[in-house]
Amino acid sequence: MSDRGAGVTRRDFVRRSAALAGGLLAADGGIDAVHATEAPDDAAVVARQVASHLTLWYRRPAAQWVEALPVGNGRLGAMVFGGIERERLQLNEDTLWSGGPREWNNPNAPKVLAEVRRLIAEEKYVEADRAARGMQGPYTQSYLPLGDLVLAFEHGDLARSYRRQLDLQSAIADVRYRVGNVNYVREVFSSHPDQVLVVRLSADTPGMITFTATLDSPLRHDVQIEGDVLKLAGKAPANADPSYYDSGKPPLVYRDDVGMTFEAQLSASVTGGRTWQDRAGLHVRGADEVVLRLAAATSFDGYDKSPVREGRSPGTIAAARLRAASAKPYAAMRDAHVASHRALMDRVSLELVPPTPPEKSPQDLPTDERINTFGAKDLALVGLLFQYGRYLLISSSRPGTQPANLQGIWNAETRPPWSSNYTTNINAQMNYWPAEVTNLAELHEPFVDFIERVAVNGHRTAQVNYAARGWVAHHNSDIWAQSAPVGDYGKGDPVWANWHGGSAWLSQHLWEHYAFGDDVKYLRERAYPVMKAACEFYLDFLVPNEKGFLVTSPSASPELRFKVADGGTAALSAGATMDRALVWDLFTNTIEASTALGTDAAFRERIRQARARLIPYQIGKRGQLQEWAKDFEEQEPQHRHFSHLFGVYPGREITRAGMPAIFAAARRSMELRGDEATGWSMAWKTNFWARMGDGDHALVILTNLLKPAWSTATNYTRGGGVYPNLFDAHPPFQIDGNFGATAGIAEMLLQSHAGEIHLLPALPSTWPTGRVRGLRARGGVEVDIDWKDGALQHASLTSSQARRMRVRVGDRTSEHQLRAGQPTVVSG
Ligand code: FUC
Repeated sequence: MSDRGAGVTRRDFVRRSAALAGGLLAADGGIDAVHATEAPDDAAVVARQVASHLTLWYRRPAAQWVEALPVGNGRLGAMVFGGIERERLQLNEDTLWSGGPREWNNPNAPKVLAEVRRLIAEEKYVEADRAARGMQGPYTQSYLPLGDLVLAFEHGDLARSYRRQLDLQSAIADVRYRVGNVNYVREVFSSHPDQVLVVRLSADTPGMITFTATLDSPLRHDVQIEGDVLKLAGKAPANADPSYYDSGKPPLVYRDDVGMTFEAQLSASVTGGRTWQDRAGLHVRGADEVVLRLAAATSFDGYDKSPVREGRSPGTIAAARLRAASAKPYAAMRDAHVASHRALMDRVSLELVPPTPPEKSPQDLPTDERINTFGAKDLALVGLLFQYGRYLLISSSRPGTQPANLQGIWNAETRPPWSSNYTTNINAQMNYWPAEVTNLAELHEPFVDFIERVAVNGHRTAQVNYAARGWVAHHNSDIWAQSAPVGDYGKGDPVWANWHGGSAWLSQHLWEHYAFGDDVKYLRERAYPVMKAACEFYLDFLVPNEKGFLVTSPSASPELRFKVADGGTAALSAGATMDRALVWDLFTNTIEASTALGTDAAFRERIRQARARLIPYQIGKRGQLQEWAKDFEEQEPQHRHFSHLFGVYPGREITRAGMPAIFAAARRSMELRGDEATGWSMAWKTNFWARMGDGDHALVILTNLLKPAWSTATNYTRGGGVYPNLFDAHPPFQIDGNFGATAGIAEMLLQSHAGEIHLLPALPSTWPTGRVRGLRARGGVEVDIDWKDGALQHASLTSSQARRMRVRVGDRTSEHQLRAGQPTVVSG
């Protein structure tokens, strides 16, 4: 894809941020106009009073979306801006997407496939690319914003002792400030137990809370009052084109017969003062305390059902949730929310102790200043970034919700970057890399559910597009579980649109959920049938090359083109290394699954034989692991994707002990790729260097990742960094970089992919002392590790079942008999 950046320079960005913070410009389309008037001494006192080490905090309201703080219950999300005179809560609901189920398979594709294969065999790669466009279908649909809840206060926008924060441990965002002699506190959370967004407004002087609450949406909508409830009823477009695609037609199309409906309902419980509603909003005058509850729902009732003809009633669902939550006092809702969040959040703790204690605690500085001043040198900030990924997963992926999309659940745009959909050539999977190892396994479930749905649709795509059995998935999907190649029937670049490795890569998640959790019933009933069907596709799709090795054809290495003889470039050839790596992973996991289940011996033997015939890894002329079957030259040697290294991470085929020469070639490949990249690419590189056992190099990448991001304009070549709210920057914001960074930090401390538990496999020299509690290794083992002066002090392993386990520390290994539920201590 080409660079679609808006051309904002660093100077513009800094100037704009400064102007916004100073109240000179209306921020974010005029939502918050702010005066920065904090008294530094006061602010520092407040900071010390309320700071926990798992807190993001700021001295001024958010001027831009990437400064606002995210809350979510897996489904219902809000970005909290913390404005003084005008608070904006930007709202999302995770089922609110454009479109509906539709036909995306292409009956011409098998004919085209034969032609593409012929052209590739004749080494006519450019022609093969051109022909392959004939296999494409429509683009996916987009994840959409629900709207805004705006609170307009009447106390002006000059405040002292301003502070807003997000406490990752309680999952409560709060805003505190003083106007005159009155101290105001606002608390916001999205409750999983009660399925509502809750805002509590309080002041230390009675009768001082006066505001009007309004609901608005960038989608078609109507606002009404019913009794004491403010309602926003809306309709989603039938189609939303991707942000990078201009068809020449209107990009957003509304139709009566396609497109879901949605509804948000708001009520207020008020102590003291006066309340009334009219079309202008919900008004509160002179109250002591106010609790706002907001419920939201859509008509979505499944990936294969029309949300118009077979949809649910969003108004009825929202009303029921609001009614139930309104019966519960604030303190009870808050307690239930905190307990539900902490039950997940508290499973893991990480402390990295700085070699020399800093003179001033970095925690006394606001988070944006810590990012600007210290970055990854601030070890507590590294810890905060680690836990932020866990916080974001808890907030965007609970059992029963949609899986976290490209932005989790947080998106303000009707044409968000890359449709804020699921990109399965890295991004969607990366969201779930931390799930198992950081002890949030049940949050993996929405992704497992999603994979099952894509497998159903992908079965049709395999039949129609490839005349093959099993199931196939391509690089983009959405809430409708799109499985075919995108590109609006020929306009997509095959370097991404025609990549077909989705079913193999997604199946890895089905296996890993079992590998970590040991749940045989899940493996038998859910994971294995889908993995087996993914194998069936490849058994039909693989073809022998001229040397008799099995390869995929066509085959793309996402999203990098290679140079062809006449000076041009092409995307498709036969047997790109990534496909080999993916198929090896799928076949190996399926062999192990069928062995564990004691089933399908004949099928197991077939895939074992096919695996033995896969094209081997090859080392190219620069000592690198070849990215394609031929030693082509890359169009962009430092490209952000490095899919051919899948077998190092997240795969498990390429290990130092198992394949030393290929392991060394993979390292060489990464050296040639360099350290600069986009956000998610840096997160992947962190994991890669951790698997290389090179903690110092992993930290170099992490340091690049934790620098301030200075733009939200799309950049494909140089980027990374984090925004003031610690959201990772591609740029623009993509949540995969956050999740991948969390997984990477875990991978530096614990690995278990090579049949043993490896403690501290990639500890950087500047992290000499620390402790981590509650990480998880494959085999259902919880691991606590304490280290000092760069060496293991002791670790404690607690297995859910009795098992023998080899444990590695550096070059030393030891065998342990773990007893179910009882910690085994390993000393350094
Ligand atoms: C892939 C990547 C891009 C971006 C997009 C969502 O296409 O190559 O960098 O992350 O997904």
